[in-house]
Amino acid sequence: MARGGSTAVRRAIRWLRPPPRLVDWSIFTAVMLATASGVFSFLGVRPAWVPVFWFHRVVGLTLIVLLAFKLSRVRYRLTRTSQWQASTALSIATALAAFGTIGTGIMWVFGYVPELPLIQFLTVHVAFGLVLVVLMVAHQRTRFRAPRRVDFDRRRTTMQYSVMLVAGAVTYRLQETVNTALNTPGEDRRLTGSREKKGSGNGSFPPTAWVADDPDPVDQSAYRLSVQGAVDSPVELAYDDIDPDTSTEVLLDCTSGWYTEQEWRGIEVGELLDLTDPDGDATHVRFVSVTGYRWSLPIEEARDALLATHVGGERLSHGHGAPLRLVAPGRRGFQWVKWVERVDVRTRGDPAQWLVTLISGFD
Ligand SMILES: Nc1nc2c(c(=O)[nH]1)N[C@H]1C(S)=C(S)[C@@H](COP(=O)(O)O)O[C@H]1N2
Ligand SMILES: [Mo]
Repeated sequence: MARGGSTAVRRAIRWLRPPPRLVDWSIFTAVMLATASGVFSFLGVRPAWVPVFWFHRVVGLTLIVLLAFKLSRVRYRLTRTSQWQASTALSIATALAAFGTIGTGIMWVFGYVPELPLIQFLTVHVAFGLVLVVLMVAHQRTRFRAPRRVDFDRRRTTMQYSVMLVAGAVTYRLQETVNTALNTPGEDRRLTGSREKKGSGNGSFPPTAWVADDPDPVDQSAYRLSVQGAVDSPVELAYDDIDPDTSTEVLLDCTSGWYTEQEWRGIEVGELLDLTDPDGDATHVRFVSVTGYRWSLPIEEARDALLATHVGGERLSHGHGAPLRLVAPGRRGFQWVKWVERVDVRTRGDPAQWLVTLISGFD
């Protein structure tokens, strides 16, 4: 009886397993989709984007099933050293990167992660994922066979993929239930995956640099904020000319995996723009740090952003961007430019900002 049962399970699994070429193609697609949704999640959270965050998790879990199909097929090529070829090392490295990516993702979800020097654990997951993409593309060049028409059977293929995706979604739900039931450290994650730093003021969350930005403290008496660009009348303000008359509670969510809710006080960007009378064709506002680090927002969004002088009732510390830092509701932390010294009103976006955030701080 037990034997009959396990044979039935085997038969079901065999029925569910797509043909080899389709499995390989699906793994490639799933990794690319997980990467795209992961990178996208770095932009921020809007209500309409919520499904992207679910999707990232479900695709990751579906990938486990696909990898199991794949590894059960190729295990002889990996375990029998007599079968090794030049490309085997690459295959093994790719598999390890996949395990690393999924493993660190699962550890993060449950919150059982080591404290690391220098970087936060979620960054390890991101690094594994990026390495995986590179290795997978290289690996795919050695062996990939595009799926053929015979690999598809309308009913069966549809069923196979529906079952895998539904299984992924159900596993995700179950995992959340387990998290709540066991009250794991990963339970209080936000939609972005970030965990909360509680408290208020400078000391309650870590000063964080995206890559290498680390300027000397800005001398407040010599400090000038310049607002310029596509405007009628550019202005330059000393620190004491800036009237921090707006307070707002906004959530800062860093892509390294933590978030904090703080009371920020400062001057609304809209108020600054009104001083300068922007041109009719102005579309973007760019915030530039003393280090060259910069980010732009569409002008309407920028108007509602804040240039903060205070956090949690305290003057900003140097590490948190004194004298002035951007507070951009709904945007991820790396877009909240610190040590802002220039505001450029512009008639177009700034694609190079992506590169600049990565390299600013390296001399
Ligand atoms: N000029 C500059 N601004 C920056 C950064 C940076 O490296 N340089 N890091 C960003 C990142 S990644 C985050 S998460 C937030 C963190 O703000 P905090 O250091 O006040 O916690 O600042 C952002 N602003
Ligand atoms: Mo960050």
